[in-house]
Order: sequence, then structure tokens, then C-alpha cells
Amino acid sequence: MKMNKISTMLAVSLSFCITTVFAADSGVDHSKMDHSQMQTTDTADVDHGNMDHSGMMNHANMQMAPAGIMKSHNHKKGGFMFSYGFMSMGMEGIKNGTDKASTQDVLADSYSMAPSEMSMKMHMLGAMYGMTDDLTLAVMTGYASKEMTMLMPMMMAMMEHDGESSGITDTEVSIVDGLNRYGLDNLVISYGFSLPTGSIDETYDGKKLGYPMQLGSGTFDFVPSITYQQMFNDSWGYGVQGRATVRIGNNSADYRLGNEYEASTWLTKGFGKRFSISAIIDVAYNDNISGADSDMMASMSPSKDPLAREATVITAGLSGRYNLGSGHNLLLRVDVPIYEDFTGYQLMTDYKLAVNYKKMF
Ligand SMILES: [Cu+2]
Repeated sequence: MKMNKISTMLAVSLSFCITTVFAADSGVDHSKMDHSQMQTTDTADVDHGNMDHSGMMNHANMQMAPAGIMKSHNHKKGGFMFSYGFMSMGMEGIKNGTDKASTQDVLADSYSMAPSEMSMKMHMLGAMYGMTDDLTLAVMTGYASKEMTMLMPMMMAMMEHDGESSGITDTEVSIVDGLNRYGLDNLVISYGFSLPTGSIDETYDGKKLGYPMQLGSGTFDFVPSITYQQMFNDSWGYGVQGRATVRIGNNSADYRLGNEYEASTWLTKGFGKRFSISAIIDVAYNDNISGADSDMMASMSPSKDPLAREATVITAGLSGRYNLGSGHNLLLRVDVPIYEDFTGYQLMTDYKLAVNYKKMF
């Protein structure tokens, strides 16, 4: 059911993407035109380093991609980019399917505990390096801190149970291909792997924490993406990105997290040469876990139940980008969920906040 829904959404975004690619490239010099237009915009901005960095990048319209959209541009040979991001996410309350559920519902379904809140903070470090004019190496890793509160019936009252974990997350190594050698100026693809550098053995008070509190997948994951971006004129543009996380094999604890499929689409409006705002819609699906960690008892809590992880989530976001000149970029993004459909009891997301800093050399 869910898989059908999400496949439809992904198919729609993808066909939208493909249609536009062909529409753009069947026209004689359409993409070239857009490109030179963009460069004019960049060079017109006399007093700053945008000029250098558009020389280092094949996709000047990268300036239009909102925060959180990674691997949407490549750098020209020798070009280098460093990025730092901070993300904060809050979750509270439970849903099952698309309906809200209470702590009592969870306990009545024979779980011993019910999750009530969770928060996650993450620092992300990234680097990109142009190996050729088309192929850019992108490496990304992070440090996450997570906190979760569970409720457990004790005598006649509810007792709070806390859990915490923190550490290095998984590390992604990808190749971003600008496809300019095929004349595809607006299309970028990337393919790479997520390496299992994040721990899957996080415990608290001597007990193994649930699946969402672990820091990594424990498996090598294939992480491809495809991005299409187009400027309408020198201030309006849009983009579409599809990405997937496909897990390979089982991890050392004998389970495999569900695959993830995500599509984002955004509309960006530039104000002057330095500032732009994007509105983003993101559709994400992730599957249940196959196998199970033998140190987690599914009946303890839904967060330890491998079959209560499947989710389809649609979020709406707003992102702002400020180009500080000399290749410095500051980005901000806020997201709120507009649709959540869960298999089993899962925590609802309140908000997601992200700050990003990028420096291009
Ligand atoms: Cu970059």
C-alpha cells in the first residue's frame, strides 16, 4: 500500500524531472542560453568572489539549491568546497498509521514502554573536490547526539525513562557527475556509498537503545541521487532531486535497516545578487527493518520493534541563502511535516532546523 503511494510520488517527480530534461535539451541551445544567462548574473555582481567561484563550478545555479540538498552540483577541476552544517530535530507524540495514538494505546498493544519525546542534534562536515571538470568527489560525515524519553507504568503512575547516545555517524563517499560532457547542463547525478562508521551498539544504563537511537546503519549503503535544476530567468528557478539509500547485506547485529527513497522539489526566488529564498516539498519513504538485533526485545517498546519503522513523510520547508561574497555562503532551513503515515507506533516530528555554511575555493 504505502510502497505504492510512494512509488507513485517518486515516479511523478522523476517523470517531471525527465520531461523537463528533454524539453530543455531538445531546444537548440536552450541550456547553453540559460547557463550564459546565469553567468551574466554572476559576473554582473562586480564586487565579490562569486566570479571566482562560478569559474570553479559548472553549475552556477547551484546558488539556487536550498539547504539540505546535497550533491546537487559539481565543481570544475581543482575546485574545492568545504561545508559545515548543524541540524536540530524535535519529535513528540505518537501516531499509528495517520492517526494520533496515546501512551495507553501503546501499552494496551502489549508494549512495556511507550516513547514520548526524542530530540536529535547533528553536526555535519563535508568536502567536495573537482577531480575533472565533470567528476567531483564528495565526502560527508557527522556527529550526532540523541535523547529519548519513554514512559513506563509503575504502580499507579507513569515513570519516565531516559536514553542518550552520541558519536560519529555514517560517512558518505560519492562521485558527483555534472554530465556536461554530454551537454546536460542542468542535470547532475551522483553515486556512492555510505560507510558504516556510526555505532549500532549504543547502550544506556547497560541496556541496548532502540533502533532510532543508534548512530549508524551498520551496513554499506548505496546512495545514488539525481538532480535537475533550471532557472526561468535571473531570479526564479526550480529544482527536483531524487535520492535513495539502498542497504547491502546485514550488519553485525544481524539486521538491515529499511531502504529509504526521497524526492525533493523546490522553487527559488533570488532577491538581488546575494540573497535567495526557497520553498521545498520533500517526500520520504523508509521501509521496515529486516532481521532484528537480538539485544532488543520488540515487546519492550515500539522503538525496539523492527516492524514498526516503515514511514511515509511529506514535509514542507523554507530555506534562505545568503551569499557573503568570496565564496562564503550561509543557509538556513526550517521544515515541518504536513503528512505522516507510520506502520506501528512512531514519534511524530515537530520541526527540523538546519544551518549550513559553505566555503568555495
Ligand atoms: Cu560543492
